[in-house]
Amino acid sequence: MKYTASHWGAYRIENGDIRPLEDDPMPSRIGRGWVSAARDRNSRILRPAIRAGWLAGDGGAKRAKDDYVEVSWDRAIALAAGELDRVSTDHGNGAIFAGSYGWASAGRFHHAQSQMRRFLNLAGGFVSARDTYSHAAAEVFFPHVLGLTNRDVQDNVTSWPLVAEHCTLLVTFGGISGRTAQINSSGTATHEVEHWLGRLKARVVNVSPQRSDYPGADWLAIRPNTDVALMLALAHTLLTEGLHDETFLATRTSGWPEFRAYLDGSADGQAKTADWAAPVTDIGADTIRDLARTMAANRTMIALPWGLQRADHGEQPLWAGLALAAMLGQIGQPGTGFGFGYGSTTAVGRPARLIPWPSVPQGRNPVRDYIPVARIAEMLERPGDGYSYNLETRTYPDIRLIYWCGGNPFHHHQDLRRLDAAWTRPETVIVHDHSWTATARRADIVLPSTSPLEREDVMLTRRDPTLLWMSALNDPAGEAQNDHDIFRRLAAELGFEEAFTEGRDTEDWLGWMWDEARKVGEAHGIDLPDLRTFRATGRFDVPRAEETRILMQDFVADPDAKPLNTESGKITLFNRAIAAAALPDCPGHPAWMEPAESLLNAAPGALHLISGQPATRLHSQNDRGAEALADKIDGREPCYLHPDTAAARDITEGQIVRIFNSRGACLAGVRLTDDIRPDCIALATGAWYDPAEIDGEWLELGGNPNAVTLDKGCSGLSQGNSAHTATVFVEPWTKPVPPLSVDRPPRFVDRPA
Ligand SMILES: Nc1nc2c(c(=O)[nH]1)N[C@H]1C(S)=C(S)[C@@H](COP(=O)(O)OP(=O)(O)OC[C@H]3O[C@@H](n4cnc5c(=O)[nH]c(N)nc54)[C@H](O)[C@@H]3O)O[C@H]1N2
Ligand SMILES: Nc1nc2c(c(=O)[nH]1)N[C@H]1C(S)=C(S)[C@@H](COP(=O)(O)OP(=O)(O)OC[C@H]3O[C@@H](n4cnc5c(=O)[nH]c(N)nc54)[C@H](O)[C@@H]3O)O[C@H]1N2
Ligand SMILES: [Mo]
Repeated sequence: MKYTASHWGAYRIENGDIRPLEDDPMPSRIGRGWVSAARDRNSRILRPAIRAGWLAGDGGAKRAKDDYVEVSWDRAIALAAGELDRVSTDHGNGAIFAGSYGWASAGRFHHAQSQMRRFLNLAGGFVSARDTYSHAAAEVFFPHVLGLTNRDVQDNVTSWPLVAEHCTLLVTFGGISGRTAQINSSGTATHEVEHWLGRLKARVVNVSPQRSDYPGADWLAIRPNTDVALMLALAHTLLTEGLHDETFLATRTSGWPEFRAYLDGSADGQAKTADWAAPVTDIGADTIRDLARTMAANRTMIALPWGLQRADHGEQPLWAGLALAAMLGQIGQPGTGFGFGYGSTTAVGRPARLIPWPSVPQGRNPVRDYIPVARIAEMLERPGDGYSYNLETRTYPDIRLIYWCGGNPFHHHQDLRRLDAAWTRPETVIVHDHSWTATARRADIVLPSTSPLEREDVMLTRRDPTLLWMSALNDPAGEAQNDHDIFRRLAAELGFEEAFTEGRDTEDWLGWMWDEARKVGEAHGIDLPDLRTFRATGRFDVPRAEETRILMQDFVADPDAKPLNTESGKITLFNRAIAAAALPDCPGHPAWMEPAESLLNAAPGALHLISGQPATRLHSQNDRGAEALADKIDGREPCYLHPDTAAARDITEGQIVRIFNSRGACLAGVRLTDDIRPDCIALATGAWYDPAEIDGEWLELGGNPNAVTLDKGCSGLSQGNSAHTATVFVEPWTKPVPPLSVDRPPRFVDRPA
């Protein structure tokens, strides 16, 4: 049997097409757009291409809107290697930025960033990026407050079977959704979150601006970005009614007195009562008090999806949620306490063994410098300026060359118009991609990669018990090459091919990875077949041993013997190090702060923009495929509006609207739903970024929310992105709907003008 795999699932290859695995109970709809996207000749990069203005020495000014000259691979490799060499010689490798954030493809060997880092580390190194767009606030915050990395938390989130069995009240701030559970980074053979939700005995309360974040639950339609105020009011009610667990707080936390002083108002003159929170959150004070009592009376799990911290002050919902769970005293017990990321991907809470399978060895980066991943625009704008991150003061590097392989910053970053301007500053941008993404269209040297459907690889991920040999479905489009081969040629040009390949070709590397995997298997009592057998059968399933976990179980059971790796050995409700940093936007305990942009301080008519993950694709991947295209309205991304909101603006179902604020504007098609608060608008991420000037005004044509989102760090602590913090206006679009430019390749010319 032949298989292939992606972040959205695993497939059998049959009759020139792919079919979901028979044992996947809930195959992802995203796969239905994969093959058509990979075969779309209008969006695939078919040959190496060089930006015409760059060849003419324009210094980057025309980067967003230029023609391209197609060249031979030899020429492209010589130009790219020449630029790496020039910048490294003249400015040092600290002038090369290759954070290269992004999801690329699922196979272990052809993982784009692994290949890129291995190559660039040997080439003298690069400025890297820390943390993710997914959960940067958590990545920086958890080590201080829990002494756990975000990865520890993700690995040990209390397992679904225990939640299903023991939890009687699940309160989720932002829902748990089959939409996002379509995904697992590096692949998944099955999708089972819906299965677990079906087995829950608990009453579920969905605290969210969208009912659709948990269909069928009791819906508390909270005003976006005010969850912290609600959590504090719940905590305050527990405190004043004596429903909190003093023993847990005294023995498993530090800083309860400081946090209590903030809660009861003795610290700042404002008690965080339900009456205080009601007008902030738009949830009635009685409802808040009732919920607090119900939480205390139940076996309660407090669940936050990752998205909740992708907002201004994104550390605070994590901290306030933990504090609330600590007051309930049910952390470390089966099925209750605190959870982070249920449903955000399908593997969070999965009761499977985690096996550390091998990956491509990346070597060591000789350059120590890095930025927090979402500070890219600011880095390009302000070389040499200082910024704070994780209790340090750091300095932005002066970047001359950007290298991107396996990500799409003109998908993932906020306020893309700002990034577009900053992106003109470096001397050279080199991008590998298989498709003419907005980032490829803003590169000087564009190198066409194969799609994962065009090569052999292995699906080998610690969060999934199935291992697959991935076979090719298609021949490479045009002259596309594997990233590994592109880097091998660059290494040859720069004189270190042998160090890069260690004498192995791709076939040898795949064999090497499987040998390493067999060693790991042996160490874990798993007998993997030899390579020939694995290739022939295509699939190996690690015997399913249900392995359930309980977050912080050992610590809670015996805090003295198993202290947390924090400043007090306990959960820090007040953190001395964070407090000492005196950051204006991240005090030493959970705190309510009005977000930079919010319905609480917006002009009349403003709506809060929710730009979550798209149902039809993975980020910007497969946007040109059948499944995403079929969901569009007149070629534009659908946005979701409450019928009353639409009626007040003379907007009707199916109409094209303009969504705008001071930063930018985009078009979208309208769907009406009463599953959303009337003061909100939902527009998923991932429509290919397509800015234009229409009648002298800047307008993004495809419906990309990052045309209007806010590019601001959560706080001086994590500097994570604040994607879920933005307000916008919406109005009917009455002019003709302009044609898109992303549905065809850029213009090719023979030579620069
Ligand atoms: N407004 C808003 N913005 C957001 C978010 C949000 O919630 N709201 N969410 C954020 C989050 S959580 C994330 S993770 C990011 C995601 O941002 P990204 O991970 O950057 O998005 P992708 O579209 O997955 O980009 C992957 C790129 O890799 C390319 N690719 C795939 N396979 C290969 C390969 O084999 N080789 C090469 N060279 N390239 C390949 C794809 O064509 C694509 O261009 O977006 C963030 N942006
Ligand atoms: N189909 C699909 N699935 C995906 C992805 C994809 O691109 N497509 N991307 C994957 C990736 S990289 C990631 S990181 C995860 C992200 O997974 P999540 O972070 O869980 O997903 P989001 O859609 O960003 O946000 C979840 C929900 O939070 C709610 N929300 C937003 N703001 C607030 C608020 O202020 N308060 C409350 N209470 N709720 C709020 C929104 O209504 C939204 O539906 O998804 C993964 N899964
Ligand atoms: Mo993410």
